[in-house]
Amino acid sequence: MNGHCRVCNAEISPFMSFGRMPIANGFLRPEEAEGEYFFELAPAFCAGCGMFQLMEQPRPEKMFHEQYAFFSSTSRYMQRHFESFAQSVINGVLAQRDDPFVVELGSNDGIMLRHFHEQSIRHLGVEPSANVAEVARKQGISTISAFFDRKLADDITAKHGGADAILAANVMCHIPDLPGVAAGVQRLLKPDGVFVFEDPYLGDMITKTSYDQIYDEHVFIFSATSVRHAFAPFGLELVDVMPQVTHGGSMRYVLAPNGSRPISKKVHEQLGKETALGLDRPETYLRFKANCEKSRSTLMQTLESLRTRGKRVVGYGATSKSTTVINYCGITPAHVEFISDTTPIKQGRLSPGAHIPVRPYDEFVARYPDYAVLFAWNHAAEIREKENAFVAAGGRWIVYVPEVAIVS
Ligand code: DWN
Ligand code: ZN
Repeated sequence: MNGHCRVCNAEISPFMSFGRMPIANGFLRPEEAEGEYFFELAPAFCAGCGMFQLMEQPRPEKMFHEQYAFFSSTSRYMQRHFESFAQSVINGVLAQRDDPFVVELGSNDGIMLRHFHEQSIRHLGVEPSANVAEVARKQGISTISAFFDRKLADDITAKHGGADAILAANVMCHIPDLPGVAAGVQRLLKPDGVFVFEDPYLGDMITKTSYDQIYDEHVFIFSATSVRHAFAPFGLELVDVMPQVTHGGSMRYVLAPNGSRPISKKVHEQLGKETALGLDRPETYLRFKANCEKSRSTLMQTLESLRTRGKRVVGYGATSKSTTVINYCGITPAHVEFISDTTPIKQGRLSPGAHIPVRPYDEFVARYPDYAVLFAWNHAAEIREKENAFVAAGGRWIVYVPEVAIVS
């Protein structure tokens, strides 16, 4: 399975395959279980431009539509995170600007834009998943349901003028036509504007073996090196980087038109760290593959042993990430009785591929299991803080990042 880099067109080939995978957020109604769509989840690393990417990605319409199952505002911690992201933009680049205009790509249910709306700052969300966009619109947050590209960038500029800031959080890594989006950003951004985005960080994924960041929606896992290369042809340079704790380790990237802003020394430091970590070397990815296989066998030994001992195990958080873990490792309803999730649209449905039932959170509390697999491990601090009663009742967490372990 050879192909070409989505960014620089160099020849690439996958360094591993996670096997046949369903749509990560494709939670099924029981009657939809037959005829489920699968594709091969195989990542590759481009030695030409440093971009970590999927060889094959399902069509966007299969993943983002009017039944999209992920609502950003389900986590209180994430609500606070986006409030502080918005505030840093308001106090930073927007300070002292006359009637500034902010555009957010993939604005979901308005978790970040609401703060601009509350302060009467001109804003526009671009969110292709119509159902989540509707939640934002109901709160008065200006949102259009569309995929962002050159054409849309020109339409927005014609209607509203250039953007002082373009923002995106956990969105850029979802868009296969990265050059198309970069061209759109270049057209929409004012000469003194900034493009700020954040996504799960390749360095964290490699060091923590958090391979569950790899699923259909995440067509790229970025690093400072690959971001710098990807935007250079569009006259945008990387001027700052800021590591984030969210989603198990993310990076915020600040880009600006060439020469319009000084380049922070943090950018050079980060590029140096990436070389030291070996992110530019093929052997790093072969080691990552071996670590994924080791994690899989340890997790399955743990679950098999609990099953043999008749222990009740449930999953906590029907995350997109869990679709990779469940299907790659071969976890079945015999290992995990159900997955508890607070998102109404996921409840009563079956998990993609393995068809483990997803149930409301109340069912977790009503009869605590012996063990809970923390599929939402990136929200561990928030979840473990509120689940003291589960542990007090003798319950134990099964975690698998950075290592498989049973913890209380
Ligand atoms: O990039 C993406 C990130 C930002 O969000 C998207 N491609 C899709 C999604 O990924 P995910 O599904 O892996 O995200 P989360 O935030 O890890 O999902 C957490 C899930 O767990 C949600 O379904 C809500 C649920 N949850 C819960 O049941 N109880 C979450 C918390 C915090 C809880 O206490
Ligand atoms: Zn490339």
